[in-house]
Amino acid sequence: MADDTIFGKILRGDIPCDEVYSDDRCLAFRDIAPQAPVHVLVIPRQPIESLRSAGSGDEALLGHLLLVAARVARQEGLEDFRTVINSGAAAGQTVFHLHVHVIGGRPLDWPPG
Ligand code: D5M
Repeated sequence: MADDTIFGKILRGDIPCDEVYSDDRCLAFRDIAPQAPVHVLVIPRQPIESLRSAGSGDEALLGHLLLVAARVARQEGLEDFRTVINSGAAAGQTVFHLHVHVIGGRPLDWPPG
């Protein structure tokens, strides 16, 4: 099934993004509405809707996304950073193509809202 989300369109090159990393399994680009000086999204090329819909066959890919998140943070000069995966609308997910937020560059409070 075609990935009709905004991230599907970015992956197909239909709309632009501010890319910071790319490989055969994922793409990382700057969030359009940054919540911190560094706010990057790491997304799989494969259209998984959400972490809650990922399966055991996605294990290696999920691990890869987290390693890329850490790599991007390093690339952005961050020693301390936060990774967030919102799963479902009530948890704040607005784009239903799995993505890892990489946020940093300022002190971050806990718990989040
Ligand atoms: O996060 C979805 C995130 O996606 C949110 O922080 C805005 C971002 N977004 C939406 N459209 C774009 C484009 N076109 N480029 C870059 N970033 C974008 P969620 O966890 O689903 O709330």
